[in-house]
Amino acid sequence: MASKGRLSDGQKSQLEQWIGHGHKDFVLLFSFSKDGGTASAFHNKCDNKGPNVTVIYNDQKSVYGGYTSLSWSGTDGAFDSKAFLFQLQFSGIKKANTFPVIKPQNAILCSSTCGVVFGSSRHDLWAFNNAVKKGSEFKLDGYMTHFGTNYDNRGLTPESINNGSCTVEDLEVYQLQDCIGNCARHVIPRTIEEKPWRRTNQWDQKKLLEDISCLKPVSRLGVTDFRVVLIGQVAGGKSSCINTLLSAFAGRISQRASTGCGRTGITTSFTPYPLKSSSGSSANIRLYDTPGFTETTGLDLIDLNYILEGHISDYYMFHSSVHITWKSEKFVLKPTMSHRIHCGAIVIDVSTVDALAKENTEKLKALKALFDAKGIPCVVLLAKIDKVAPELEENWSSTFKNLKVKECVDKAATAIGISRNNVHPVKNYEIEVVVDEELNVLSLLALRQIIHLSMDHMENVILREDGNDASDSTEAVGSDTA
Ligand SMILES: Nc1nc2c(ncn2[C@@H]2O[C@H](COP(=O)(O)OP(=O)(O)OP(=O)(O)O)[C@@H](O)[C@H]2O)c(=O)[nH]1
Ligand SMILES: [Mg+2]
Repeated sequence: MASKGRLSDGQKSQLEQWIGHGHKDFVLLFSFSKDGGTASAFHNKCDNKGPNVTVIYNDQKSVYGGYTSLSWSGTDGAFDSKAFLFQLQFSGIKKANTFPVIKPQNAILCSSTCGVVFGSSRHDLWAFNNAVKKGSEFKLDGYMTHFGTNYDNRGLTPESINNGSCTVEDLEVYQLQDCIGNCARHVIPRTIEEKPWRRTNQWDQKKLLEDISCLKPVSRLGVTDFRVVLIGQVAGGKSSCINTLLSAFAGRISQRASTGCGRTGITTSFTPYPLKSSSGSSANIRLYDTPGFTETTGLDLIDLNYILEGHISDYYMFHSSVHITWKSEKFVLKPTMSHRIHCGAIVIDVSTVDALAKENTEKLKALKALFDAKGIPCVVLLAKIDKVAPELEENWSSTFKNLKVKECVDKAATAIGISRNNVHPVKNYEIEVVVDEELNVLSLLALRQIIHLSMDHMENVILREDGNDASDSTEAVGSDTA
């Protein structure tokens, strides 16, 4: 039986889903209200208890905290690639946000004089050392000033998590156990089906690379390369998806596109990445990286419209305050099919699919609608699947048997309004230093479909031209607004 605490059943199942590996009992180890707010009481109750979750309930009706798959102890910092911070409620309104660790070597700080501290060296969530009781509440002596240092804050400020308040009604630490009382990290529930939910003819990197390299644009259009644009929210994994494909082709880890986590985004220009095999032969494919967007900043409908129409030259540098216009330098006034985009890929961080389904994603939907309006196909690359299914790290070829991944594919398809066979789960190179064939195959399967869709698009253009006045030729019809 799980010990009682304030955490609701809904909040527990949300945490279970984020942590993965199935059902867990939440055993209350420690709470301010029961044990007081000192570091010694915390270590007394919580040390060496395995995976656990800390939940803070503040006086503004916000609920947030952190998960670590490690035990707390009195000494040393600790490496935990599975740790994350989270937000369950803000000012009384339900939220479902996770902030995954980006510097796992600094995941938690264990020290006998400190209470709960997520992020060592600089602290993302320093909860308390000695929280003083005032009436029925407690005053935290920690801070969140460095939120975003060791954990990806997804552009959110500490104030949007804790209202800038140090006063809390309670702080609880729960140990996570499976139903027979084992430490939760040892539980491997049935999340793998025998029969795949998506059939793939081959799981053969060499054959896929050959297949893709043989595909050529329809010759009548005079186009030499398939042009594919990657768009998506800031830090979704666009540049990493490009690097993973470059790596699969090169046979070594390639990091040509800059990656990382920045509030306003790392990528700033419209940069082409031609795919070349290790022998140097070209695959007739150019992947285009773009700046990420948030609901109010970054790439917007006007930018995307110009990109799709082929008005934007390679290496064009986007500026947040200035829009490109037909008067801008290097604006392609009369783009042809060789300048236009033939397929798009919307890159989504898999751990955001729940939020996508619930929150305001008008911009994402509008951008997708623009592809539809222009008759340009697009797919979703569901990146970072290691976050929802870490067990796949042993065997990426089981991805299409994994039910957690399938659930995310289904949710993303519904949230974006795209068919499920156009949603491709992928895992990018991020911690790895050598290439992995099975991991490459995931991205190559997606790329092959992208190129097939590009070919379909070209066939459609030809059909349309044949039905039109011959004078239309292959010139794209540009427009200034989306
Ligand atoms: N765990 C994990 N992390 C990933 C994966 N793909 C990307 N990342 C990490 O996610 C962060 C953002 O990745 P980027 O590729 O820079 O994302 P982006 O969409 O290009 O970001 P902007 O250019 O800033 O819009 C980086 O820290 C990557 O290392 C993945 O498959 N798994
Ligand atoms: Mg980028």
